Amino acid sequence: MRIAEARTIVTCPGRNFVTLKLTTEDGTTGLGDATLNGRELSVAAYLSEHVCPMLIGRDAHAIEDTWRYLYNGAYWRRGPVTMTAIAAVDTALWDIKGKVASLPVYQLLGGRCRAGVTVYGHAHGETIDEMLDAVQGYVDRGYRAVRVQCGIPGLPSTYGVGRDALFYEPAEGGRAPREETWSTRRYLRAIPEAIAAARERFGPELELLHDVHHRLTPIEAAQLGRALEPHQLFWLEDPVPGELQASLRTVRRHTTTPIAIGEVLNSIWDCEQLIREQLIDFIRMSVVHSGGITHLRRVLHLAELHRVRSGCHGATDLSPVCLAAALHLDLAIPNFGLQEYMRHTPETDAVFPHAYRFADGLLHPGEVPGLGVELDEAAAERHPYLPALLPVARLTDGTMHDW
Ligand code: KDG
Ligand code: MG
Repeated sequence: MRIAEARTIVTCPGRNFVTLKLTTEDGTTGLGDATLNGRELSVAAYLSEHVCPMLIGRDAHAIEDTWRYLYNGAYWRRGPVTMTAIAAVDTALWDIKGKVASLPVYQLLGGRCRAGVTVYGHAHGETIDEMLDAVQGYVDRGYRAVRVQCGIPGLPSTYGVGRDALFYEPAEGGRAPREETWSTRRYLRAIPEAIAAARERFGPELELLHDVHHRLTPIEAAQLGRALEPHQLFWLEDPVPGELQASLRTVRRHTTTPIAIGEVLNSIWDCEQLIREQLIDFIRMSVVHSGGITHLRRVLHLAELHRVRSGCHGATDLSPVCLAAALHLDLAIPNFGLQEYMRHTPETDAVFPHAYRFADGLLHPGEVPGLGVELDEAAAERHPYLPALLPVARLTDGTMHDW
């Protein structure tokens, strides 16, 4: 069964998404998410200029060979643009294989290992009280795990505290990024109090998480992890930038707070030391930024050997196609941990009608053959691309810092 057509579709139903659509000679279609927040057109061009032409005529069933053709065959390896483009092709091929086999993708991956996929939502507020009210909203909706972020006194804006309760969206329109101010000292003073308040109000059963978003040095991260130990976080996310894998040794030496890292990592080589030395507890890589289902599954198999569990990234900039792919994988892997679920806007859900559904704190990918997501192209056309960028961060003296 040969690939007859490969097209990228860029749309902005509330935020930008890039989608690859493959069509085989017999008219079977497959979708792959190719969205790289703030750098969308680089992946769209990589696909349409370099990858799509070489897919025409290839066997749509040869998923592993196509993966190696695009990765090993390209000479220039790894990196977010390349791995996102490969992910889109890989995801679309799994979608096609599922449709041809008349099976949901999770069945092709070995079948279900659990009843559903436990997810966490994002609660945030400018003040601790607002944050606690937001947590209550998630508890009322049935969530069993909630990420908590709150404003830092003295800072005009803070990562994770957004404009809408359910659709937190950090990217903003314009040609240059918005600049935020960061103070590690203020942050380290404020956050333990916020998390203590959440634990006190919601008791021991609710799983609480917190995202540092790559802002600390290893020893600062170690201090924070230790300070949070009494509040029993499910995970502390990205306490340090993940590229210096050995730096996690310092964090680990000083704290037993579980660590999750990986949403900006793209290949097994970016996390191999983190996993092999058990420097993390959860690996956060996503289908869309890590070479697709084929490569993320390889990472998760390595992780399983070392008792590291999954915690796939699932922010709003990962499209419903990526979320569905993650859910099929989450259901089928032995070492599932938790899935992030930041709901999409109604406009996005209308452009990407999907079979997955939320009930009692769990997401279910559904039983539709393939991934169970479609793209309404007419609806997509009504939302043309709008340039938008993630913010940058500076310290109070103006020094650039990690955002
Ligand atoms: O594009 C960047 C976002 O996906 C990121 O800021 C969200 O850190 C994030 C998270 O944990 O969802
Ligand atoms: Mg994060």
